[in-house]
Amino acid sequence: MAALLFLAACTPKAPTDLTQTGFIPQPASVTATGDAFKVFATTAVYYQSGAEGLQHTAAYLAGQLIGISGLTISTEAADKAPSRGIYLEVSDDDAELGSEGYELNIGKRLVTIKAGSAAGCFYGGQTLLQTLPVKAAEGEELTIATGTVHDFPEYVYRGFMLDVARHFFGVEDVKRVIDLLAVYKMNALHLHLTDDQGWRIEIKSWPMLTEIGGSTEVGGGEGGFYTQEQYVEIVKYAQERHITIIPEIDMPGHTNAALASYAELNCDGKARELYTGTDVGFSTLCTDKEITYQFVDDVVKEITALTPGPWFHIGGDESHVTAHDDYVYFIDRAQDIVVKYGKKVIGWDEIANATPVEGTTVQFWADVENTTMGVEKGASVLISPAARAYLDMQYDSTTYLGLHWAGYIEVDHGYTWDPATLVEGVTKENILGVEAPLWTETITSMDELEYMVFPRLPGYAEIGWTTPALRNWETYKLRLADHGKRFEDLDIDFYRSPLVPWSE
Ligand code: NGO
Repeated sequence: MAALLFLAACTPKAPTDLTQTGFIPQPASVTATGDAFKVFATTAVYYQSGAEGLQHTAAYLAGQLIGISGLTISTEAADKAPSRGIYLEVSDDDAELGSEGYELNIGKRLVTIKAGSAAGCFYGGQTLLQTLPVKAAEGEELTIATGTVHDFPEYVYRGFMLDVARHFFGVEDVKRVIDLLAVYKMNALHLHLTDDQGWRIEIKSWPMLTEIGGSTEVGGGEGGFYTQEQYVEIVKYAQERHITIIPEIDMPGHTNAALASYAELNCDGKARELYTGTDVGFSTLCTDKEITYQFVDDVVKEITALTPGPWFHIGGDESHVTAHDDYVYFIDRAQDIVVKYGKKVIGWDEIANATPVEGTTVQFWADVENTTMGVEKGASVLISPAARAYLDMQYDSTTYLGLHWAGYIEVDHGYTWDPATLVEGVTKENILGVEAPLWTETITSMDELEYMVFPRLPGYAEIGWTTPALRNWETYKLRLADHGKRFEDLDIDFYRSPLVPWSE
């Protein structure tokens, strides 16, 4: 009897109430049916034969389940739902789900994920994975509470930005970032590829950009850059996780690295010195030289050819030494080049001072007037307010990394706001989505990156995915606390905010 009691105490109870799972982002609806599904060595991931992209999604899900359980979970095409296992299916019979929503049905023997697209099945898979530990303990039985999740996102763009210009982050680091974004159903990774301190993407027709411009970084380190092959590798890795890469070439300011690489891009024809400090607003391309537009054309041509996503980001922020008229002239011409290569323009909110072409998105980071002007001129808005969503802002005055020019952003302050009510005159209809940028003036390593990004990132993912009516700090912080164990198991070096009741 004593032995039995002991056993009962040591075996974790199989979860049977799906509504008790701390999902992030919070799904639109979760209902429980009070039973449990067991993952066995014979459990397979089936996918509807012929549905586009589903085989990849099935392979991804099986791979994750293998990583968690150590079991040999196989994948198999099927014409209809099997009697047991996990089944992915694409169907358009539920219009509410849209292109990224899904319905996850967990029964005692069969789990089905039904969605309008492979992306929806991918997100349903992420929800399923959150019902399991990140890594099972030796011999641990894996059970999932039964029930249904019906879910779809609030915004189509749920993004993170990484500044690889101030400090360079290599391909493996970027892949880890992509994996972590995928867990929280984020679907956009904006790469800030160039700035005063570094040019980080190979341009074959202008090789000195990386040879000279890529050779250092803030603080004077060795810098680095992606070859075009490496960039394609990142794009593909992201694509397999339903994440779009948005490349940014920041212009006409924030261009010292280019101006140091090619003398002819300067109005005085003299190459600038490389720069390893952190000032902003001192550089500009020469807007009245024709070679400048040849340069922009070549750069946009080469990068768009490698970028399947619909957007190209032209920067446009803080061009403090470009005269206003020159700035407007430059942005208008840069936009035309982007359109010529078949992409839609995104730029920081200053670009609203030019004439946004159709389909342009202004990225609100600081200036409300620019942003509302953009909307009046027909642009949509990507919401990235520095005071709420900049991941380089310190948590509080004791944070050893980061900046605080836009204030401190504790985890609750980063979470308790609504994009659709933040700027007067900018409503949900105008908003493409939400993006949280990490600028890296003070961030030099993956550990430092993780410390600033976690635990705030899941909050931005939830703001982008979950309707405001279902968002609430008091319940969110409990779900976030549950994810602390997941962060640990994923080896994420996160900030243990005192506002979150982490379990010991
Ligand atoms: C600003 C500036 C960046 C800085 C960042 C630091 C924008 C859009 N331009 O944001 O160059 O790195 O602040 O927080």
